[in-house]
Amino acid sequence: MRVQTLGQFIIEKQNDFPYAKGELSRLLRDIGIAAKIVNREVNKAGLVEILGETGEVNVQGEQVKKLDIFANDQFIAALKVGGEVCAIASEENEDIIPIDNEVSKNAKYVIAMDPLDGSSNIDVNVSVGTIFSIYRRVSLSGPGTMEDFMQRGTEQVAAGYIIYGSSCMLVYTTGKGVNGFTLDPSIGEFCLSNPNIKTPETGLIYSLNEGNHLHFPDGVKKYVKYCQEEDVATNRPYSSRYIGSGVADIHRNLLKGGIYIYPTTTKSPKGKLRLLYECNPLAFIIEQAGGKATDGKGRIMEKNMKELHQRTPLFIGSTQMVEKAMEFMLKFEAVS
Ligand code: P6P
Repeated sequence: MRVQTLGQFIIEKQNDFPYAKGELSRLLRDIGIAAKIVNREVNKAGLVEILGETGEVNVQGEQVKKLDIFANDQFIAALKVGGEVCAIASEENEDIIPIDNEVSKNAKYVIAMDPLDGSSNIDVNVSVGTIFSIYRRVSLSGPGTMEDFMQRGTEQVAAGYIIYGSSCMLVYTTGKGVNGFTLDPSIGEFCLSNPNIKTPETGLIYSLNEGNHLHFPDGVKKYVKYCQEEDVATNRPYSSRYIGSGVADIHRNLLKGGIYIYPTTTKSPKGKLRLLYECNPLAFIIEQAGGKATDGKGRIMEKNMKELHQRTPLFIGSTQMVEKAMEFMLKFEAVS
């Protein structure tokens, strides 16, 4: 099979967008470059003094890992010099990062990212990931503003993730399907490995942190019980798989079929995952692959953005599994 690099693929697909002048192509390439640099450090994490915690706590109240900061810095630096975005929002930064340099003065896009999702796993050699979401700016000129990030997920022009695991993969969509690229370290290029990814209508895997069971909504408790029942006709019981890195769990389910749920819990009464730079981009990808992403009631990508780091419950994966979970949520909805 002809090896097609990310760069070649982006240029080829650019023709899908008649008015594209290459800005989005360059932006996706900038992301690919930063991903290679982060992957190199993630792979070395066990060898050099980049493990462990910085002693700081981020805006989410989570221990900041040195690799979180490294990944954040790499993506911000690549995006600033790339000149294609007028502002960045990051899980690691409380406020947006407006970009006001010469190369970015005509930038058409803004980007939101979780630079290193699941980083609590980095010290134990478990896959982690970067998630990104790209919007066309709505502010008129100059550095981007908060309003550029208050758009619904349906307005995304592109979204993707990089998974730093047994291999480094970049998976993204621009609204015309989902394609996966695997980094070939021997040539330092992301090469097309999973063209036109479609997620199975249903699956045999459910992913959620069952340690929170006591505090789940009744609908989630009932759905988990449904997954665990013996029923040959529907291939139950399903298997429980939960890595603790959403990107890794959701990537596995994307390829094999399955459902990932992070519902409300007492510790996270609005859910834990963030709408802007985790749920919306993952929802865009899963929908483009034929799956579904909701907050248990409504479509993730139609939720209104109210604040930069707002959280939401997330039910994402194979359509039939998400719809079944939603049936239980509706049936056992707490009488408020
Ligand atoms: P818990 C990582 O912090 C993350 O945002 C997701 O990637 C992951 O699935 C989830 O949180 C893990 O959270 O509460 O189960 O440890």
